[in-house]
Amino acid sequence: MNQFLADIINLDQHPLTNQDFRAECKRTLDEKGVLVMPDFMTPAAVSSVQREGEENQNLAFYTLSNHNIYLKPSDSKYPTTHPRNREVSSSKGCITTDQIPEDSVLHALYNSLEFRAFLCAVLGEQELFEYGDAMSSINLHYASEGQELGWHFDNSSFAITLMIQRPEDGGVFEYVKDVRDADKGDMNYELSSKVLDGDVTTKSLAMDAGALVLFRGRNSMHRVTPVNGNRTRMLVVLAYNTEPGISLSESARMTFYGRLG
Ligand SMILES: O=C(O)CCC(=O)C(=O)O
Ligand SMILES: [Fe+2]
Repeated sequence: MNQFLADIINLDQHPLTNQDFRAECKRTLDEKGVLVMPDFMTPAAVSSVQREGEENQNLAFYTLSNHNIYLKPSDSKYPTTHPRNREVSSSKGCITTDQIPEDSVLHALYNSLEFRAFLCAVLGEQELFEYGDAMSSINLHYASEGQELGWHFDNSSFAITLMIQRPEDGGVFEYVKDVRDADKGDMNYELSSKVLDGDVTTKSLAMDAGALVLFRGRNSMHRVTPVNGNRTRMLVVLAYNTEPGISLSESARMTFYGRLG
C-alpha cells in the first residue's frame, strides 16, 4: 500500500487489503443493499476536496428536470397518474472529471489499484474500468437550498459516493429496499406508488463528510430530500464500468453536463 493512499484514506479503520475486512464489507452490502463507511477519507483529504469544490463551483452545469422514477420517457399506455409516468423533479449542479484539478486526491483515489481491488471484492466484480469519455468517471454534485433529487431507481447495479460537505439541514438520502425486481420484470407499481405518496416508511442514511457509500440502487427506490440552509451539499460520485472503453451516451452527457467534451 503506498504512502499516498494513507494520506487519503483512514486505513487503520478501513484496511482495504485485509481479506476479512473485505468479506465483512461484502456481507453487509449483500444483506442490506448499502454499505456506509464513516470517516473513510482523512480530514485533510476531505478539506482539500471541499476547497476544490468551492473554487470550481462556478464551472458547474445546473439541471432542473422532471422525470419518472425509471428515468425513462413516459409510456402512453399508462395514464399520467400511474407510477410508470408520475413525475418528480430533480435539480443539481455538477462538475466533471476534466474539471477536477489534476493533483486532486479524487483522481488518485479513483485510479488507485488498491481501491479498485477493494471495490471489486466487495461488489463481486471481476474488474472495474474508467469511462471512455473524459467527463463521466468522477462527478462532483452540488445541491444548494431547495435543490433535491426526486425518487428514482438507478440504471446501474451499484453506485459509489463520497460525502464531501453536509448541508445544515435536509439533503437526506432516503431509500426503500427492493421495491422492484428489474431483472425479473417485476415492476411492483403498487409499492412504487405508495412510496411516491409518502405512505411507506423509508430508511435514511446518516452520512457525514468523509463517508464512502456503496449503494445498490437498481431495485431500491431512493431520493435526496431538499437541502435547507446556506451550506451547499457536496457529494462525489465515482463511476466505473464493468467493461473497458465505454462512454456515457451523448444524450446523457448533454443532459447532465450540457456539453460532449
Ligand atoms: O446524492 C446522493 O446521495 C445520491 C445520488 C443518486 O442517487 C444518483 O446520482 O443516482
Ligand atoms: Fe440514484
